Amino acid sequence: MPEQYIAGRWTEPAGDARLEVLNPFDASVLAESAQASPDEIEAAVRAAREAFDTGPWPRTPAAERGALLRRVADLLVRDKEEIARVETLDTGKTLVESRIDVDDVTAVFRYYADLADKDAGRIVDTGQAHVRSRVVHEPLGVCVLITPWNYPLLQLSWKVAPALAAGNTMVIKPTEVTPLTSFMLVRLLEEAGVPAGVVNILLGDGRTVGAPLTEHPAVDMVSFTGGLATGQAIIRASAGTIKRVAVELGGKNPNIVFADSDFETVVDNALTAVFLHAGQVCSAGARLIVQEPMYDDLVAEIGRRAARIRLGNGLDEGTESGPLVSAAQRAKIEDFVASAHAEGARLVAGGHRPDEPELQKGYFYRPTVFADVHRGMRVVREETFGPILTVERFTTEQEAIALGNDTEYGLSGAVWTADIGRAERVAGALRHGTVWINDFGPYVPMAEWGGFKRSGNGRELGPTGLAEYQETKHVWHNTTPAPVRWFTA
Ligand code: TXE
Repeated sequence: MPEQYIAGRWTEPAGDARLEVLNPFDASVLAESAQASPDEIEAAVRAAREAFDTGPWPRTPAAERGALLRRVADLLVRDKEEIARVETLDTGKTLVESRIDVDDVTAVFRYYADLADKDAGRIVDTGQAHVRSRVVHEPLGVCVLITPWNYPLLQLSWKVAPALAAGNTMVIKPTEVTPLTSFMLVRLLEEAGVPAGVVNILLGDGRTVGAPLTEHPAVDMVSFTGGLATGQAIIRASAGTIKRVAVELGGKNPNIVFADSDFETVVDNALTAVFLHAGQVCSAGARLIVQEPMYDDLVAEIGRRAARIRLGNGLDEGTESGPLVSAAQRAKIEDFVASAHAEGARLVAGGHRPDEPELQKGYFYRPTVFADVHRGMRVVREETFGPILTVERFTTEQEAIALGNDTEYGLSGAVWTADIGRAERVAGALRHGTVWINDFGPYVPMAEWGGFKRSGNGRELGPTGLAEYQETKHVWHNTTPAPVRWFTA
């Protein structure tokens, strides 16, 4: 099991609670360990606090911080295959996906390496000749970074890279379900030369280690990606000490198809949109919303293709989709399927575990398609976070927009149409943080990512992703001080 890293030292966790990390392909134990103790949580926060208050990192020239991030990117390139293999073992996703993840993580480090020294603040013209006024950005302080299990390394990079670029110190609480590559990344940060105390990482679950960190008075900021209920708990926990909180809480993402779209392209993209990584993606296109003339044909073809998706070991060449991450996550999916049946949805594909003997030990579930669903059904309203696609029908553009916005979430959505005017109208009307036109899923480090409504607050990536980790200060410099003579006595 990875050791934890506190104040520049690797140690075995000393807490009472134990943790097992399982390979979701066959439920074998990849690693086991104790969890961080209350004393170790305290030590990690103290180390980050001291490194921020008196250490070199927040005072290091931004260009040097950028250079360190660039070294991390080079080390990621060096270790790409090993990191990708471990990510696949831990999450179950295919090796192809894990390699893309490592490439994306590398790109994120390079992006923030380049951005680190580009922020010179702003000169303000006060209209007063004797005043020099400027607005500057400073590091925020001690940041707690809490990550989920679906993209453990990628999500961590979206937080660590800008937090470091901005000059902060941090305590990382990675997911306890798939933590292995997070520890590998911290080893690379150490190798790249991050000073002791700047980055600390603790092993443990949300209740034992996550919650105390979010309440800690010496912590200035919490950045969290995960489920809605946990996000709400973190916002409540942070209220006592008025921390800055940035949360990304998933989505229920509409994929809207107008009948003038190319049939083959839409079928192909709709499948990838929802079944990539067994649907365990915050931006999964889990709600397909199809215009009437195309509806029946599209449902039939998607059902046919979904039934042919090859499940297997993520390490094997021909595998198209791996298992769900855990027994708990599969139980949740089975519960959603039962509720969809009970509420009258029409099953088109899947709806059961696979039959192959070699898949019986792991947490597999067949890609599942339900048609003729409506908004009242639980499977349409709630984030399933698994391989379930629901298909709804519409007739007019207004209906499509209303359906696309009829969700408590607002992370992402897509519109497919050959009519560019309509594409822009629908994209403009959708209340989601990312909207794709004639595409689904791509993102780049240069463009912000985050949610409207209950999908969260704040943004990751892009310049805003750096600003999340900065304080803003206005410096007013009176170059010719003189008495103001307000009080005359
Ligand atoms: O996530 P949790 P879970 C959604 C998805 C999934 C559901 C639940 O719908 O089915 O969330 O997944 C830490 N204080 N997403 O239960 O609990 C925890 O240890 C501080 C969407 O696995 O949100 C882990 O590190 N931390 C999503 C992290 O929070 C706490 C990705 C996420 O766990 C804590 C994953 C607490 N009180 C799931 N409780 C997305 N937005 O992409 C838990 N944690």
